[in-house]
Amino acid sequence: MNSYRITTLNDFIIQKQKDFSYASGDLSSLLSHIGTAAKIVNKKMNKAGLVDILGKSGSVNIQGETQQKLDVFADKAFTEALRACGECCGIATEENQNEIVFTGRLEKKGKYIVCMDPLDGSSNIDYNVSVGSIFSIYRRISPRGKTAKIEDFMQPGINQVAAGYVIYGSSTMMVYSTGNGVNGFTLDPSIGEFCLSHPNIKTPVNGNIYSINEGNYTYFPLGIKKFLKFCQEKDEDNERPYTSRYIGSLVSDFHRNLLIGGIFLYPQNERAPQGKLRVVYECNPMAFLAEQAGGAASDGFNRIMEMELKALHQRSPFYVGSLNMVQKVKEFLKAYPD
Ligand code: P6P
Repeated sequence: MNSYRITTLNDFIIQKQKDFSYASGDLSSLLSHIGTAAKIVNKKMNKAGLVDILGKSGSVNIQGETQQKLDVFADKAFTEALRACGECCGIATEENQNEIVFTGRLEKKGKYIVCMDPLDGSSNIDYNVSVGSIFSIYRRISPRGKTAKIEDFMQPGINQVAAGYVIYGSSTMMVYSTGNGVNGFTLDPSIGEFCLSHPNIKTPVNGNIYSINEGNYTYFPLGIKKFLKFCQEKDEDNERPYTSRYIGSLVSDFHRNLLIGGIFLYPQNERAPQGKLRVVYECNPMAFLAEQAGGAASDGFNRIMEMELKALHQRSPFYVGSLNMVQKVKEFLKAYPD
């Protein structure tokens, strides 16, 4: 009889903690609390369509609550989970203009800060397109016992101690890394646990998928236009090795490319002259995961995780995925400067 050995997220976190003699369990606790918040958001997500329909008939939804937009709900769920865990002294999210510093005596002792996009792609929810939550964890720079400072949240991506995402799709998964490889966990609703389903994810160095919103083609840098033509033309074997896949939800496009290879591109354009995606809670965590899985992430010229931050919601052009595909984009941008 095959023994169906389940490794839950908490089992795995504790196992991995034992691999590090210096690990005190603080980061483990933080990751577990993120997992719990993800389950809370997932539960709400599953009712979104129903709640949304009923909610539209008035201000009261089926639970008798004032209906909240899901991204606001997710922001509160993650913020409260991180405040409760006691290891986090502050959080910066897409939903809040400024960082949120926790002022409780216990929280101020927290060793970590977290940057999050609580619900990326939330505009897709009403159309049942998968969306995600993205998180990035740093050790604080400011002294423990004091309130966190803005410089805690403005560290380069290379300082990340962990990063990950939750994808609310055909199944709900949590994918994260603490700097020793990338592992994926699928939520088993029957037991309410994230279970290890994708151990040691490695992204192929070559892929055949490019993910980009070609509606912005007119405004792309010349090097990106040249890269797209390279992807769309036949090669010396008279083959067209590439295909376009674009969901319009970063976590979904990234997750597919991470598993089977490919590149996600979001160049600057006339509506987003610095690019659309935010460095702190979109580009850096995805870059951390991509590099941990053997891929790469760039602003088109430099490693995105080395980017100096000047603003909390700073944006950047973003190219992430299979190592050789990101390198190819950089070559085209260098060869065809605007
Ligand atoms: P566009 C969602 O709004 C998001 O931030 C990412 O999840 C996604 O990759 C991107 O924007 C899509 O942007 O301009 O193609 O709709």
